[in-house]
Amino acid sequence: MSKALDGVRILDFTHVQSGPTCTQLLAWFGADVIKVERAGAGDITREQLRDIPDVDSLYFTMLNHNKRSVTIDTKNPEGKLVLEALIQKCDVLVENFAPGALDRMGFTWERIQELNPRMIVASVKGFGPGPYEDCKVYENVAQCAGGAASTTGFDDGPPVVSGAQIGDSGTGLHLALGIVTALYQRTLTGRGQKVLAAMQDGVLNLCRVKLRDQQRLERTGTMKEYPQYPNGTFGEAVPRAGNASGGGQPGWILKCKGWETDPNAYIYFITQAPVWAKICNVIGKEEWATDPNYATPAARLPHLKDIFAEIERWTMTKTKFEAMQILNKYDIPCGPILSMKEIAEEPSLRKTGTIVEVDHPTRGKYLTVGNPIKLSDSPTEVTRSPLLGEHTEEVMTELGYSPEQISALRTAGAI
Ligand code: CAO
Repeated sequence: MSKALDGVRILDFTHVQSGPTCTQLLAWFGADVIKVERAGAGDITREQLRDIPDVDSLYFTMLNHNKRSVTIDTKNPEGKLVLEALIQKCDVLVENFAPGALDRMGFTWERIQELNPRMIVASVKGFGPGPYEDCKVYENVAQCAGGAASTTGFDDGPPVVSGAQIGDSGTGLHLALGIVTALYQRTLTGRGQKVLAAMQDGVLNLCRVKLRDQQRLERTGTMKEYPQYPNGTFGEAVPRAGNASGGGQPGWILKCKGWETDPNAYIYFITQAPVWAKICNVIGKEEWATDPNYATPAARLPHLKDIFAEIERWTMTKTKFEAMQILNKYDIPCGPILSMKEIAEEPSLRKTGTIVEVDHPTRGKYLTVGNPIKLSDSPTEVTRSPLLGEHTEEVMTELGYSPEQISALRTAGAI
């Protein structure tokens, strides 16, 4: 069966997490992704957080499936020539080096255009143009600078970063969309272009509702769905809202049976307006369905704390899965707090390919997250990450180098 990006060749100059998540997605959609790594060392994540000595870490293997690996010393003059040959052969160059690194290597936008005017050059950087454009950035810096940390956590605590890698993997997703969009435009113009996804911008895009709330706060001085209402205070900026629901449907995380010993025995419960009467029935507070203090969404807002305390008295008598089953019968929106252990063991996620078991020649079997985006005409088959330089010879041969030339370049330390 064909793949959506069959025939697209990616020169993958990415490392760590943000760039690799982008090129991994493109590989899953069928692109030929050639990862260029530093000769002898490779992507730094190969050796970070290792759980087995001398074996590529899970960090690396889980971000670099379906790619080929080529080692080139791009600071060696002969290595540069190999990179030039690759630039001429590929459709997209993806990189997430520190600002200016590609230019320092001698591969400016102008030079790349000279070599291949159809080339799309896609970059992840920490910040866009502005006071911080020269800064190196990692995940949590982006979460802090993009508005996520200041709006996450509880009102009486410090800013908190999320376990979701919205700075790295989130920006990788943004970049992947930019790349396929540029590929589409190239079919019309015949020209390549630069694609930039700044991590601060990507995080902010995912925090869009908080900029909405900043303006609501400035206009009205309060936000009735926030836990600060009615008894707390609002300052000048959007406060941390704990586990309150982001939209107009009040929700909170509630204890379930077993919470004393299980840190994840909780459920997210949404008091959605259309099913309010059913909620009242389930928790045994039938009178709230008609009581003017509770019957309408507006009337409930000042009582949310008490309402959730009452609902929690009910959820604490059930496991999160029992509660889920009962609530779903009545179309009451809720969700169990799933641990990574429970997710890893969930059969339905294995069935859809969202969790995949992969075999690796030096590591053996391990679990990974497969392609979360499912295309009906372009199925994803997850294959293991490459060993360092595993495909150097193969790719060099495809570029037209003879065995003698390859061996001379090896001796010169260029590959
Ligand atoms: N051969 C020779 N040299 C190579 C090479 C190769 N194949 N591949 C890379 N290099 C060189 C680069 O040319 C650069 O050299 P100079 O500094 O002399 O120009 C150097 O290796 C490494 O570049 P770097 O500065 O990007 O690496 P770092 O580990 O110091 O920084 C990071 C890492 C992530 C902070 C930085 O790359 C960055 O800010 N990237 C942009 C934002 C980003 O993607 N962050 C998310 C990372 S995931 O949390």
